[in-house]
Amino acid sequence: MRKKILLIDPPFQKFMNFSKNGIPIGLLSLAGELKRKGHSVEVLDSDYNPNGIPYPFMAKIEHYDEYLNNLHNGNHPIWSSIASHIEESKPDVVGISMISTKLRSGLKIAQIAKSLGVERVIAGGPHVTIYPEDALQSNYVDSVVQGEGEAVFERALTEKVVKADRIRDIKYLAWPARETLIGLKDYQPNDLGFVMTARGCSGSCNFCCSESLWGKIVRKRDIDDVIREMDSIHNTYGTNQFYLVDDTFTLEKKRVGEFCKKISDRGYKWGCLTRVDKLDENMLEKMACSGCSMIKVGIESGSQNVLDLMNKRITISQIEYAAKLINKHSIPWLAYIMVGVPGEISADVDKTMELINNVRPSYISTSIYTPYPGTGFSKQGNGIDFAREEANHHSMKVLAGNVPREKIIEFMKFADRYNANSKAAHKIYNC
Ligand code: B12
Ligand code: SF4
Repeated sequence: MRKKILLIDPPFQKFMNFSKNGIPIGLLSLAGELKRKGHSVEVLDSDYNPNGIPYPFMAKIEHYDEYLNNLHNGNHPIWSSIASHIEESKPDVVGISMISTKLRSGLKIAQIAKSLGVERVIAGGPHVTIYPEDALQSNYVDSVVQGEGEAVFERALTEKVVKADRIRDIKYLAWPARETLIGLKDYQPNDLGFVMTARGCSGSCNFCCSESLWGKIVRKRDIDDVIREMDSIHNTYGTNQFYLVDDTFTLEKKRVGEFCKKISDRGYKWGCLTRVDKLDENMLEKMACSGCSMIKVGIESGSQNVLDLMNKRITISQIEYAAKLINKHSIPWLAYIMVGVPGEISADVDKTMELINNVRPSYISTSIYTPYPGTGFSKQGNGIDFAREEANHHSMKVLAGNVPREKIIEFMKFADRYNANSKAAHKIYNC
């Protein structure tokens, strides 16, 4: 039977007025498939905040309590606005996406939806894929979907726990239905340019849950279909800048070559995420010539010992070599750095600062290690399972490593100074 479905990405950054760009590809992909099956679907990204403040990292830490306070303040305008959307759209079903940091916020939306008489509230997304019980123990969630929701969403209308098999061939999925976004006209065209070309990663980094979510086999779409989607986004919304959200876009050299060849005459700018060991000179040359204007890579640490603890499976020389090549081709790049992993010590953090000064990324994006569910570290029993605690990573209350708080703060200040002085940093989007 045809249902009216409202899919919601919960608020988090918006509570602190941090800028938050992009679109929730997962929910829009569900919307595409549900529309194809004849349902009426809308997607509310209640965290979208393109005009928020692009805070430096230290400020993010300092503002974290605002999130906690607002989370518990039922009168906050963000909650009222979500309630108004539910009242206006009168959905039969509300589906909520929950990454770990948004679990509590997502559960609050479930409560609001139920108080407004919504018949069925379904939770999905990375956190409940791994810990379905965290959503099911709420009185306001009727069912959960573990894994990819596209093929199984309708089962959750009657079943309590739905375990999705991995979709074997993602090329048959409908494109993410950007047209279902509530407030679409307020979206910046380039935010609509988030595109996913493949699901999964061949890496097994101990702080990452990619393998638990997507499995070991990387499933890819055809490049022609990806480019058709990009053209359609460009023609519909005027988007000229795209961001490929795949875990590791450059896994397969031939496929990247095909993408670069076919995209190059469009004049689009594009960016991607990858690993330093999945880049080479020939590939970077093709990427640069075809409009690649941003590469985001996890270099994580300047200490080989820490890289090994992380099971990052890269060496410092590989980082140095990749950085040299990217800089040679003048492609702006962002380096993800993580501090505080189990086993790391202060001297390792010094090595990281030294490495950054040597390899000169255009921008650094830092994370304080957090034992997210489904990761190698969390399976080894390292650290508290933070998502079940009130605090999370930004609060700096949950540190599993041996790096003292002062050293973490020193590093965050270093990162803020580095970015402030970087000429290219202002060009970086969605970091
Ligand atoms: C793009 C991205 C971001 C963007 C988000 C942009 C946006 N507008 O949404 C930005 C840069 C802001 C970001 C930030 C962070 N991210 Co992020 N991000 C991603 C990334 C690379 C892609 C997300 C995506 O589009 N996926 C594609 C879709 C198809 O997958 P999906 O969203 O999971 O949806 C599918 C299923 O989960 C399910 N599903 C999802 N929702 C629902 C809802 C219902 C009702 C149902 C039935 C099913 C369902 O069906 C969907 C379709 O198959 C993922 C990695 C990845 N490959 O997914 C990490 C990922 C989501 N991020 C992650 C993390 C840790 C973070 C940060 C905490 C990092 C940090 N240290 O600050 C912050 C969180 C900030 C916050 N609280 O808001 C983790 C989440 C882990 C976890 N346990 O929750 C991931 C999985 C990376 C990883 N492998 O570790 N991120
Ligand atoms: S951190 Fe990146 S490279 Fe490592 S497993 Fe996760 S997605 Fe793959």
